[in-house]
Amino acid sequence: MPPDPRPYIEGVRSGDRRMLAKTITLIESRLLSHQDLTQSVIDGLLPFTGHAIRLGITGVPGVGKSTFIESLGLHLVEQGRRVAVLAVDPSSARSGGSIMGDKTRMEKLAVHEHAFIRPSPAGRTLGGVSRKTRESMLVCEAGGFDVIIVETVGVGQSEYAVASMVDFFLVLMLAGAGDELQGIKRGLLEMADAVAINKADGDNIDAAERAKKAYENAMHLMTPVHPCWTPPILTCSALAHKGIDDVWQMILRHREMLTSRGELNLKRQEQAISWMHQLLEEGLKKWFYEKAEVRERLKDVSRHIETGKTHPTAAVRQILDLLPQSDPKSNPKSLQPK
Ligand SMILES: Nc1nc2c(ncn2[C@@H]2O[C@H](COP(=O)(O)OP(=O)(O)OP(=O)(O)O)[C@@H](O)[C@H]2O)c(=O)[nH]1
Ligand SMILES: [Mg+2]
Repeated sequence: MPPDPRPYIEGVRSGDRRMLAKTITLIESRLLSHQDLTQSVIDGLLPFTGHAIRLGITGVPGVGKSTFIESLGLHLVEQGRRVAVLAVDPSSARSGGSIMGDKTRMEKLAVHEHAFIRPSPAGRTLGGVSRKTRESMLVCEAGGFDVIIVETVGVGQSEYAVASMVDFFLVLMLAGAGDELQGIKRGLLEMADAVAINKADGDNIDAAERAKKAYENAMHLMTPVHPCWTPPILTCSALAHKGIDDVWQMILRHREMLTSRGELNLKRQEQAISWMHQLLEEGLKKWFYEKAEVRERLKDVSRHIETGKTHPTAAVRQILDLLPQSDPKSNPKSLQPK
């Protein structure tokens, strides 16, 4: 008898937090034996997903992401919303500390009955972490949370993964001393739907205003992600709860703009399709490289390349010749690099 997905599905749907946590733990499990059950649970929950505002937040370590999420989260639960926070942290080295840190930084939100905070454990691959976060997001939506916030630290690739699973991607920045745009990843700004310069408080207010102007100028030089939306630059103080509602109102404006043009669904469809391609690629790679004959031949041709007996193009042909040919008309040569 395969394990029964219904207790999970019904538990999540009824708002049982213990079952919500248990379902996410199931999703995070690496055990092969859990995969079918996980799939059935997600299939069962899928009809109840899609209604939430999906918000991604990134920024360098220490910019104030957790403090900002605590402040925004409390603001939202006070308005009667239900807020789930998921953290993506692909680097095992800092995860332990950051999870502990988040518990203390979001301590008011963490105990609120309408909030749910779930730090992801470090994963082995970014793909793995990102699959778990996507699926956990769906579980939270099915559990009735209407704002899902995904936090990730902006130092690697994880911010690209998060940007591709949310409706709105917010980049937190700090007013730096001197040249504002030095050392900022241009790619990160290009993904942003808005930039909020945090810690605009105390002695830092003027610097934050200067940074805002610098970012505004920089943004005007970039091709916007959306023709109708130039990413706004705001200032805020997560610690002093200043400017938090402005950020939220802007997120709602962006949403209105997308929905009125029918683009929110389109954006999500495109995200789903590109996610499918990513999974397919991962699956194909895994399947291919695990084949004994592929490993064998890879070893051989690598040696031949080292000794100058063959060159990479010919080597690839020899390896791809190992692909099974279910369709006699298909020609594996068409897969080969031109
Ligand atoms: N002055 C001031 N300090 C802030 C503000 N927001 C956060 N901080 C402080 O900055 C430090 C880092 O804040 P966090 O919220 O932990 O930053 P984070 O981006 O989540 O950090 P990581 O999780 O390590 O990447 C803490 O000491 C906060 O109290 C703010 O708006 N103003
Ligand atoms: Mg944090």
